[in-house]
Amino acid sequence: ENGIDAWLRYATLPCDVRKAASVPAQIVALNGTETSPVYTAGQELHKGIRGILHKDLPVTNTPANGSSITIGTVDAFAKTSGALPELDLKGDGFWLSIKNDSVQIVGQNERGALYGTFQYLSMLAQGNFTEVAYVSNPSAPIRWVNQWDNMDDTGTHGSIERGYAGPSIFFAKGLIVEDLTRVSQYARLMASIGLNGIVVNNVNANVNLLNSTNMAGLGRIADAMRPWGVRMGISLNFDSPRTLGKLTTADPLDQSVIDWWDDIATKLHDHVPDFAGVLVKANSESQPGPLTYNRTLADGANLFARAIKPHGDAIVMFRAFVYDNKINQTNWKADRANAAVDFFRDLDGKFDDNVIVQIKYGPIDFQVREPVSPLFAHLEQTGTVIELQVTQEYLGQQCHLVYLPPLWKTILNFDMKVDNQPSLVRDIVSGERFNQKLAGYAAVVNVGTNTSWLGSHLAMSNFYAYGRLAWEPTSDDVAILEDWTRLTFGSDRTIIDTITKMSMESWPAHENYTGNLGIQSLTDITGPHYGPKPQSQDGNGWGQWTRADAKSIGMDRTVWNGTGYSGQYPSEVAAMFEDIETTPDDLLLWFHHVPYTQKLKSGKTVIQHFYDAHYDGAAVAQTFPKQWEAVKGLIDAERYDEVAFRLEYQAGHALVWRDAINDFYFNMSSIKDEQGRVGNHPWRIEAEAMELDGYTVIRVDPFETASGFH
Ligand code: BDP
Repeated sequence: ENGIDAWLRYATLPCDVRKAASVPAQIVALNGTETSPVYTAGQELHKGIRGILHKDLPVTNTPANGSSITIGTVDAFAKTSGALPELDLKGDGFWLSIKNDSVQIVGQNERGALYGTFQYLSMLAQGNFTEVAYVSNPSAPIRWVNQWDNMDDTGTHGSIERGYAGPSIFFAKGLIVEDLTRVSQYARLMASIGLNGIVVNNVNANVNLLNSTNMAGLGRIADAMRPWGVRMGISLNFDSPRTLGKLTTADPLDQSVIDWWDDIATKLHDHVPDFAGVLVKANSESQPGPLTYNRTLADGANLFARAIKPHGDAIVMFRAFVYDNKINQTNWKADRANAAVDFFRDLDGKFDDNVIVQIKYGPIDFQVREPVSPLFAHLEQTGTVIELQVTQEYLGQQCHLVYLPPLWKTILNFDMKVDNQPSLVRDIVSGERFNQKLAGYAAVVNVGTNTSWLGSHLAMSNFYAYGRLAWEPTSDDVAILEDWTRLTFGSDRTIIDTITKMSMESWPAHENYTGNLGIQSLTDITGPHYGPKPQSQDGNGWGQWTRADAKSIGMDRTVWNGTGYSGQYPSEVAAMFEDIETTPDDLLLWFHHVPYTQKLKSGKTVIQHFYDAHYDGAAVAQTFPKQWEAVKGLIDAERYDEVAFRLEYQAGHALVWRDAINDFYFNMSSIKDEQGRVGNHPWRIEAEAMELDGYTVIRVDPFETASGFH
């Protein structure tokens, strides 16, 4: 198996289970139009039941008496199939009723009916034939994917920024690919976990996406995804009126610029009548934006909002990831983490009602641990979307197993206590806390042409879980994982236990060996964000800044003595982070600058904790290849071998991380490891001591990763 069907394999159930199973005799999809999600649902159900149960059920579009699975919207049911119970359905929600030989799948809209169908199929595929009757509604209306695909005109397919599974399935040589099979397969995966929108190109957007050939191509992408209920949007480059339109300005208040965008919006709508919206990264990391013209970010967002407004319900997702990467950090008070609130706090209430602010979960950038972005507490009159990453940019890039839902749930369950009222992040992004109509989730997924979608079979649990959590953020992360495992690899208990144990150990282990106590992923900050390079964190505008020296480490973000960041939280939370005593250890170095000898709540010093945690985390990674051996022979050889290869690599790379970071801080602090391990590797064969024909000794950068430093 090569992973192409992910969790939608519809593997045949064992013979005895199949024999005991009962399903109705036919499928009735109450819409015969091929592009409709209800039609798709009927076809998918037919395919699934054929795979799972070896039954070839007829599919019709006309209501029938007798044993059947009927799929349709509330309206279609009302017209054709008689009375339903009173259903409290919200947008995209569904009712699933399985009773004797009758199954009813009723969507609030067509998309909802498709989601209910996938839910039913997921039960069947897991051998679950219980009778149920319930309503399921999504937590939030916006549940999107972002792809950071580029339109480069070299190579066969476009590259993907921070993508680790091969090049783009959407773009080739600056155009939209001809064969969109993978695109509709991707939409199928999205629909199966309740995701309803996608932005297909990089936030660092290429203006050529808006030329006439590509506009038509966008229409084709939207057509390929529509039967799965997935709506398409795009990222825009703020400077397009100048670079593509040859205007002299991109000033959002200039009439020629307004006209230019109005025209683009009209054309987009012509090609994509159900266009979902635009995503905008402006005035960040050298991208153009309204600030260049002395206009506010709200002026910039509203420019697009007004252009798309006449054409339906499309939205503007304006990213809060606005910061100056040239910020001068020799200024002790400078703090990249302050940027989002500084820029957006006073703009609340100034955005048009079809603008949403998309906020990364933490104030820096997808680190292994960050406090929640305080901006979630400041936008009471503006819809917000939380931005997560399924692609593991800073977290091992799919070469390391890191199951992310525990990280995401830490963020979503955090209570901001706005106005001293309960204010869980998940209730803010559902729209509930501040009564917002538009709110929700976006995740940078970055699938590529690799048949495994993400380059690693195990990494797909993150994609699956993302959809499940966006639908219902209180879902249990282990239960989600078990569903995914059964669907992806089968129901054998050993498989489930093995994958669950490794996955649940993986985030804490990764944090331990890459950067703990809130110091974050000590990776090469100006490069690929992959291997260890702690010294790159300071001395440039991109860094998250450790401010480490011979005696002390950590970023003082207090109000009384530091950058003032902790004061960006509502008062109760601010007070907790302001005080070193009440700051949780796992964020200590995020908020405070302390001596290496500072005692933690565990009684250990900071530096000894560092040493121990790096050893502990790497030791856990060492167990993964061995744990995985338990499933040998229980799953197909192809996926077994591919996963084994990556886990073995991770085990090795965790050692590189451990020694690079520990040696770096030992070298800097000169404080010895109580257990005498750090800087002392008697068992190691030093590379420079080896002799091999045809090889020469080279300088290793960063130097800590070289052996024999001490
Ligand atoms: C960072 C990535 C960079 C993105 C940027 C963004 O390193 O490639 O362009 O975020 O989100 O995480 O805009």
